[in-house]
Amino acid sequence: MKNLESLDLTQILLEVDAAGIATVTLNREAKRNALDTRTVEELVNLFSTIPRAGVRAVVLRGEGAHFCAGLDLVEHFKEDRSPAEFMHLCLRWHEAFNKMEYGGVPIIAALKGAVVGGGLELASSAHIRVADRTTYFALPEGQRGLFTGGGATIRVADLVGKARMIDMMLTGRVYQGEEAMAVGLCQYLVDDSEAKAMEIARAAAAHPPLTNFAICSAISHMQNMSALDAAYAEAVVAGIVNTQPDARGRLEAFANKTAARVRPK
Ligand code: 1HE
Repeated sequence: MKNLESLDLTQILLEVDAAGIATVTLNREAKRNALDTRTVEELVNLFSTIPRAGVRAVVLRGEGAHFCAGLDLVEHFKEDRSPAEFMHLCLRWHEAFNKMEYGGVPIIAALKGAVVGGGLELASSAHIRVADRTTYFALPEGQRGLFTGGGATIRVADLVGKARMIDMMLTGRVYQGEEAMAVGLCQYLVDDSEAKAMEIARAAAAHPPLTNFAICSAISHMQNMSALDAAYAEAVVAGIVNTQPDARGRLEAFANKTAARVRPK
């Protein structure tokens, strides 16, 4: 697929199927998919390229039993970084995660095992989180003597609220199962998170790309605006999206009574 072949990926596996669904796999199973410097750079490059490569949706997964163990603590220990070096590293995490959240291509995180620390920051940059029965969420930064640096103060706090995030960091509280669903850490709890994530990705990929672009970019941008400016931006985006040629056939089908109706299960 355009532009993707030229990426130099060693920590991440990338597969794109005929429908344009990309499966992005963190491929450091022996290190529980901990995020080292190289992996973060690969995420920056990959998610900078994906929106212009014709990918229609992404399933993000980890190899092995755990989604992601967060910051590579061993690398961090060995590097013995200065404050400025770690600040710049965090800015690269933000670069990667902002590319994901604001890139306009639906990203569905298929979660299992540990989704902890920076792993939760990564998962919270996806647009939908699907957990299985093994999945557990935590922010163990406190017990490691660290602080979040990959956007948790924004995205995890958005998902669960400030009070729960502070509790997670001060107490090491672990959320899983129905409780994780109830507090908003995941939107689906299923037996097979990868199969469900793929099903969601396929359904989303059936929408016009411009519509998904608005859903997976404009909403996040609008959250950063005043209500007045967000309403204005929403009108501008809707002006473009809701008059796109790709929508005409769908509107015609509804008008002709051939389109599916919205029904409860
Ligand atoms: C690692 C990492 C890692 C595993 N960095 N190498 N994150 C954490 O505090 C979570 C740390 N990890 C764990 O608590 C556990 O490893 C797991 C619960 C994820 C998995 O447990 P387990 O028993 O399956 O594996 P393990 O025996 O602990 O680890 C297997 C290997 O993975 C081992 O390496 P080996 O060479 O000795 O075999 C571990 O060292 C390695 N490994 N996790 C490096 N995180 C931008 S700021 C973000 C701040 C944070 O993310 S703080 C939270 C960090």
